[in-house]
Amino acid sequence: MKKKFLNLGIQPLANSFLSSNSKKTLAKEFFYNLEVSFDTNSYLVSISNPVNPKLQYTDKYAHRASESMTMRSAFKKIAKKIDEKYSPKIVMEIGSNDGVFIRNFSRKKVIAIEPCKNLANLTKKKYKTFPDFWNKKLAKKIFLKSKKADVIFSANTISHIPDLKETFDAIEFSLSDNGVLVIEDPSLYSVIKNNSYDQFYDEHVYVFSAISVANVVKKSNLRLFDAEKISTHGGSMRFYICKDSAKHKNTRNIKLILKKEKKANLQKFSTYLQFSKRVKKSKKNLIKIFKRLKNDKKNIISYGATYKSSTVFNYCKIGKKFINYITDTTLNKQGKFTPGQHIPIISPEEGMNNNVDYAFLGAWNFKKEILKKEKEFIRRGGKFITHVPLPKIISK
Ligand code: JHZ
Repeated sequence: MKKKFLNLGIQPLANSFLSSNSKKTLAKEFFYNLEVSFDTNSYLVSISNPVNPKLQYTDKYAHRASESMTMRSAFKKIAKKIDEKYSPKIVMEIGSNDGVFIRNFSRKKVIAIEPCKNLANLTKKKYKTFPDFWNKKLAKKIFLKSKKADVIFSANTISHIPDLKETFDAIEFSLSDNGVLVIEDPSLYSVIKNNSYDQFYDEHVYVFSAISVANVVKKSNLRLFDAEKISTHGGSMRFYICKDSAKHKNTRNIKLILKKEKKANLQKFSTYLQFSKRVKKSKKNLIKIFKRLKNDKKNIISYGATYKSSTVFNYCKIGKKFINYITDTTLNKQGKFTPGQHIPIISPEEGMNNNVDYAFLGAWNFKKEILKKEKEFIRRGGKFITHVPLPKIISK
């Protein structure tokens, strides 16, 4: 049974950056109610009313996974690890984005799946790319008559797909007998621990725990045999999954992770009710900080036009009254306006100027990389604001 525990209010699609803030454009903006539920049978945490993927993964998709140095090097590392551990002849990626993972493999080994046509166009010249949604029909089209995949990789994508049964059935069909599915997604354990409620937005239909993934893949005759905690996106998990009958033994690691999650009560509804209370408090305290700084006539901007910050700004109703603009390195976000609050987005070169007193860390998951990059801003007294794990001003 699904039980609701969090209401993040009326939200726009987190990736629907607007090309103008004219009345006509704003009138067409799509909104939905963002509520989050816990399933008492599978222990899955999901948004209550997923949006139609066709509205989300269009030919205007903005996110470019290769935009940060942290992610480029993380994908290079996991590609090397996969190559050394499994020596795959065929590697398929579901949600290949701008090719940041597949570019670490030779072209003849790679199959890329990417439903956003603008992104698929970026990789299709070099790699076999299918500009489609992942499902059983596509799996059959690719693998019915050809060799199955030794490794299927998918980062920050499986948690975006509403129909998990169809997704994992299609994966089960596509894997070789001892093939391995490696998926990475934000970790529920970290979200609960860090109060990072901004990991909930329309694209994150699920935020996975190892407990819930083990339950869900079982229904498609798959087995979660290993997992590791990774630091990307503010705390993620990498899950290793194989066919139930494959040779891979369940590792000590997976046993320890499941034990740790149980100890943190991720299988209990009461954990989520407590989390929900902390989220409300976080909202109150973040608004307090913004109000105090604005009363002191400070110039506040935001750093990184992330999807996550769309949840924060629309939930807390932090808009142009508080934030002058947002800086972002992604070219196709610059010149646009954020969904819901319509805050203008400009380049860091233009935006990180001497007038800025405070910058909200919309991309708090890249805090280390950003603080290193913005030494000059900090040296001249500039400060960052964060809401994770608690709303506060970072002075060093
Ligand atoms: P980023 C996206 O979420 C969307 P977002 C998606 N749904 C998902 O699951 C996660 O990623 C994984 C900019 N930036 O990736 C670049 C700077 O401007 O953390 C990006 O626009 N300067 C697929 O959007 C944004 O911040 C910098 O120095 O919540 C980061 O977005 C750096 C490092 C980044 O997540």
